[in-house]
Amino acid sequence: MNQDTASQTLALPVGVTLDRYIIRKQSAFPFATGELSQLLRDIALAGKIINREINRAGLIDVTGAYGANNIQGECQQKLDVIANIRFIRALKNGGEVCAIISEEDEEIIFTGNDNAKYVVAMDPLDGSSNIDVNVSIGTIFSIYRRVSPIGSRATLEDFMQGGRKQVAAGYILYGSSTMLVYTTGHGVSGFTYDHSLGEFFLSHTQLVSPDNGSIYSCNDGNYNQYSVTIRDYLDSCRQRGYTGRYIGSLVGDFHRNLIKGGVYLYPPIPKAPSGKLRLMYECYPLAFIAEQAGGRASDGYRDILDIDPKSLHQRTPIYIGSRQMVEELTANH
Ligand code: AHM
Ligand code: MG
Repeated sequence: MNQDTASQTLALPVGVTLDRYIIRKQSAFPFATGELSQLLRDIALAGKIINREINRAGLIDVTGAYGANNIQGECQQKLDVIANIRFIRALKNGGEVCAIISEEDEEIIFTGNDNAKYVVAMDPLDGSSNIDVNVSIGTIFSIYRRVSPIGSRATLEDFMQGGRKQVAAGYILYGSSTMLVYTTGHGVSGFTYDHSLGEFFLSHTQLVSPDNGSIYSCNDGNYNQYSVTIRDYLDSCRQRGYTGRYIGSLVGDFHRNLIKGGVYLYPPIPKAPSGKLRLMYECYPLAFIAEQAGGRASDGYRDILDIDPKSLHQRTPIYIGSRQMVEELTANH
């Protein structure tokens, strides 16, 4: 090894930061004005702050129930509330977003930035049942370009555009490492957070969903409430010796299956006849990512992205992950 090479290996490059990556991508689009890039950076900043609070959760008073229910009637955890405040604040202060919908708020949140071009639908902290037990949780987001005139107050129509109109979507997984994964409709990129530098670094240039897999992820306790079609599918998974894996954190389950090949399902059950998961800020964004990675997402009858949105917090059944598995699972609906 000559001296130049030897000294280079002593100080290897640290990699491409999320900021630099976003700027590089932006310059590939001649008319891009930078607002979407700034918005993605605002989301990453909120993610870093939430990551810090989650990491210290046992040491500061942020675990446990907040003492109120959200609009879905579910008990809010303190960290749900904190994450919601952090994201709303980051998006308001960032200035690129005119309105937000959140799993934690019934109504549209107007940021006061009426000149901004974008609206965001988000689940600030998904996987509530895992918050207090140190198991992976996540943030999910979806971004639209508003259809109402710039300068006016945002409207419901800005959100009700349908999944195919998303301009970007992504998630942050607070797991064994913290990752941000997003798409702007040109493939899927993943970034891993380096705590020591406080930066997300490009770690997965082009995430591709394996076309098939052998992991199935569902709440097995609901088995007897599933339709015959779903039970038959799960039985066949067991007969084939597939692996059952279910964290109960959608982002974590989805991410694992995206990397390894698998399918996540939350079918309708009597107590949740339309399924449990929310279309606007859980299913649309993950469906966008799944499709961009070569996977699929269906409600059993049509692609999730083709569902017509009817209300801000509507639910849908979902079957999402490796293309062949989703197709087999939904073939006999
Ligand atoms: P949440 O938004 O209240 O956290 O609920 C969504 C979560 C998903 O992350 C997870 O996949 C699912 O609910 C688990 O539900 P269940 O406990 O019914 O299996
Ligand atoms: Mg959720």
